[in-house]
Amino acid sequence: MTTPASPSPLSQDELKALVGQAALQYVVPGEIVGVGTGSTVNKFIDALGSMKDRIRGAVSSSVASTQRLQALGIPVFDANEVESLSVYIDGADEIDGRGYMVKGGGAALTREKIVAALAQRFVCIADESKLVEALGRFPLPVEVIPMAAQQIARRFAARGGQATLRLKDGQPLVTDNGQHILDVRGLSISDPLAFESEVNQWPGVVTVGVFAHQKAAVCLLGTAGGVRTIH
Ligand code: ABF
Repeated sequence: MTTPASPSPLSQDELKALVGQAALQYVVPGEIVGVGTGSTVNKFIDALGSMKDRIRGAVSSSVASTQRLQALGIPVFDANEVESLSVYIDGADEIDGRGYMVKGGGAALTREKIVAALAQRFVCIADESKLVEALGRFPLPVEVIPMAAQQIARRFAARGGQATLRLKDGQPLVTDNGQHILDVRGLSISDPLAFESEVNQWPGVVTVGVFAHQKAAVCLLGTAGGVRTIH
């Protein structure tokens, strides 16, 4: 008798689809949903299409997410058209056990933080590779005004960080907001709240990719054993 083969582990893409689908349970029927950016959020957007007639629409955190939502026939509202959202669904590059995150790998961190600030509840969706003990292994994205980039890079260097300008096709990447991004390696962010508050004050910083003041209330983590919910 052959022993049944153990189920093959889910791929990262399948884990993202798992949590994208699971996030639908947090969508409030009849309301406008806050929508983040990235490949995991794309799975959520695709799943949201299945209930598009039961929501009013979405507020989006990037041109890319807007285009995907509109392609599914989901109305997209400007952030200025809403005073609050019940929920904001978004991915992360890193998340710790307290819901603090590093975000911005998708270059949408500024609008993500703006839309997250409108929401009563931030639900993070991620595959298990994103859960970390301490933030900082992923190079920290910081959106900056171009003329301040080197000055800000020197400030990070004084803290042991190595900042590099993010390039796209050999040129500085330009965000949806017309700014540049520094990716900072070598940081260990032991106090995310204090770190975010400090860096936010540096002249020329538009957004730092630490989401501590706008942390996730819930994290849906895609694991081989299914969706793990972390509060
Ligand atoms: C976005 O999700 C970004 O802030 C973050 O970098 C990205 C993670 O992308 P992915 O889901 O593709 O891993 O919110």
